[in-house]
Amino acid sequence: MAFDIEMIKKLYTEMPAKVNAARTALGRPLTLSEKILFSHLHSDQPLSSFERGKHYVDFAPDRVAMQDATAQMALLQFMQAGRPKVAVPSTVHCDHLITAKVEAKQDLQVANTESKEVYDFLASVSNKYGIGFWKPGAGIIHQVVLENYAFPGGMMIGTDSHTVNAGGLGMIAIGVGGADACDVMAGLPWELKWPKLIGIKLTGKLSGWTAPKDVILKVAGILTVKGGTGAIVEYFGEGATSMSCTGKGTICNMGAEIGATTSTFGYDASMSRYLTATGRADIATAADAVKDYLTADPEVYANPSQYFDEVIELDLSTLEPHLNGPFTPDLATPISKMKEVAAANGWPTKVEVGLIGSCTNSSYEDISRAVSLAKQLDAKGLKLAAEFKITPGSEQVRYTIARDGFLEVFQSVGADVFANACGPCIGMWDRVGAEKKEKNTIVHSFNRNFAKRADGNPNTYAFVASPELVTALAIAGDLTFNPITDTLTNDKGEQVKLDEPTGWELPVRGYAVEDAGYQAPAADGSGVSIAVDPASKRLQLLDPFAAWDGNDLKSLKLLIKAKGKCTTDHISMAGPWLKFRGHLDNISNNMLIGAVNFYNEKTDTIKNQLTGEYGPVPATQRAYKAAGIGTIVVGDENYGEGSSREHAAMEPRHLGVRVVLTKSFARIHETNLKKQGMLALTFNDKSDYDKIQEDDSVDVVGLTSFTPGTPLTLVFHHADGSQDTVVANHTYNQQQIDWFKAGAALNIIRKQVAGA
Ligand code: MIC
Ligand code: SF4
Repeated sequence: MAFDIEMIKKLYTEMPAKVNAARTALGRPLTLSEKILFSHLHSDQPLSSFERGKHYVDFAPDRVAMQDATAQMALLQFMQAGRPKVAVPSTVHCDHLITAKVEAKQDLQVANTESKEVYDFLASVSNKYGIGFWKPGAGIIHQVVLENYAFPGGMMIGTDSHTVNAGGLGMIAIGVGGADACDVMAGLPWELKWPKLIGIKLTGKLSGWTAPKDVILKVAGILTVKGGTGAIVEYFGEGATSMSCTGKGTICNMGAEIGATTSTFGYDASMSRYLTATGRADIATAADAVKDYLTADPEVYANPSQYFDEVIELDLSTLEPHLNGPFTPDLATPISKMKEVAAANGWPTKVEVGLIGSCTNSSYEDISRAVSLAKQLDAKGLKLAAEFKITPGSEQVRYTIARDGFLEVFQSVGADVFANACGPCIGMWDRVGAEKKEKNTIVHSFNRNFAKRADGNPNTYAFVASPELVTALAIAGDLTFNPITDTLTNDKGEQVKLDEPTGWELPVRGYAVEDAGYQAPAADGSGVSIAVDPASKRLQLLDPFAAWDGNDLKSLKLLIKAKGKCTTDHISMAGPWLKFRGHLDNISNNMLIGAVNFYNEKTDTIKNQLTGEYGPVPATQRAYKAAGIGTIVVGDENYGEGSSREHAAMEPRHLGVRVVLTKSFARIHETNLKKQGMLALTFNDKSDYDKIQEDDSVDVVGLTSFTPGTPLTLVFHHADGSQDTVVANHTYNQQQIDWFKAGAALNIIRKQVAGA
């Protein structure tokens, strides 16, 4: 039986009336996204015809999921909120803190020792507050959610940008910072700007070497890393229904890479099959009874341009396998063009390592298709030319693929099987030789490939592809190998071709697992106490941030003007720093160390205006803090792209940065900054970015009359005595302005609870 089935049945019972009321209010057919949004309006939110991209609307999500690296901060905040229990079903998943080094069992043991303090903390907080706990080794949050918690028509939030993966099972699932999760767990409404809608019509059918991954790799190439910002992407058409549910998950997962709020698919037979195979036939039966409400009205898909803000059509029958990268997930190259593109760009073409798995691509189908290639090696007289690593997404998948002999095949060709965890996807990969910083190429089936992300080496060129293409490239050892047309030389000197990959959507003998790794919370957790050692290097209780003092901000110093791409990996690196995710002061020592200083093109080398000397960003900021001087960070386009980690907002807040002024923001990061009481502003005129000089002092004018819709003014005083006045836009609504004034959103919740 499914978890929380009563909650799901209640939602389905109420959904028709809510959707019908919304259809009447709008006077037109509804998209699936709208149906789910309207049926999750918070009870205090009146129904209205909300303007896309404009109105902030309050929602009541059905559930919350958190992974260990972000849960620490989310739960440290929740503990301050003063509630006895979470208000909606919530779960914690231990997946980010396991280093991939030798193989699964050994690596897991090391993590259990190294991160014991954090795991114990998360387990006891979960136990106390009624949160389901998934132990280290249980799997990656998004796979475990897809297998156990996602359901068609539901709405969830999660403290990880790839929460959107659950769109594969027809949800609206959205990545958020911990403070948002804290609100929902505390029973407060969750606010989102009513999204724009992008429709993607999939015609034709996937075949041969092309996989669901190629759909999103192609879409990322079209829309770029910011093309989905503020929008829900809704997929439909015969190509959508003919695809597996887990394949849909892959497509939704990487919607995070185009900045989309989320992506989703209408309920169909593939979802019903997946629900049944994962032991949730009860949800499938309940969903069947309201199936018209779990997809768009037929008029919408018949005439999409009338209902979506943008429509893209893709023919799956002609779609080619793609490789996206290096250093950004939207640089899409069809495999047939890789030879010329790599040569033109000077990309190293020898593939050193192929890695499959991650939250994006570790389904039974993915693994079975990859294994169909590995199986050919022996018969064709071939060997792997590159190293090959597998990270299964969940214990259920791992157990099932072990039972079905797949792991044995991988091991027989020399592959390593890592723990069911994020591992190499997030820099938790103890890669031999990475410290030498040699230029090299890897291919993986993960979702992100920002600089240094997998192994910490800035010279690793990482390309993203489907698991089957990654496997083929690991066999060939060559980035330009096109398995559709090219041959390989075998041990007899003959030219051989790989046969097309084949696999199974779902395990023929069903999924199986011995211990899935779940720990239910205590029925009454009031007696559970939570201890945090004040001397701990990994956990630190939070002190509330100070409220605004009521004055305009004067004489802030420019901390850094970041040049080009500045993702959350650049602002708060993961990998070796993940161990400090529960300790705000310690993790603040990585603040902006990956951002490129506009003035010298270096990372982590900025001018301290007090001494005139150049030094690391965190130390320089600490010097300003010690001197009681606030600072401003200036950024480029899509600042804060990537992850949901609110550390990227809390660190600057903690160290005394007051303003982040950019050409544009990624959605989650902008909200995180607001939640933590920072000023997140954008240039009204993007060319004003060029006016900012290295020795600038800055005044922020207009805060005493800070109002929604009215820009603020920033005066930049240059070293030569001249000044520039810059108009800075903002998207704060009244409530968000109150967060700024209170010092952080949490300060308001705390007051509300104390007053209740
Ligand atoms: C990521 O893929 O970047 C992460 C690591 O999963 C992050 C969350 C985190 O930083 O803890 C994300 O995607 O939100
Ligand atoms: Fe983990 Fe990578 Fe997925 Fe993030 S993208 S949740 S690090 S597997």
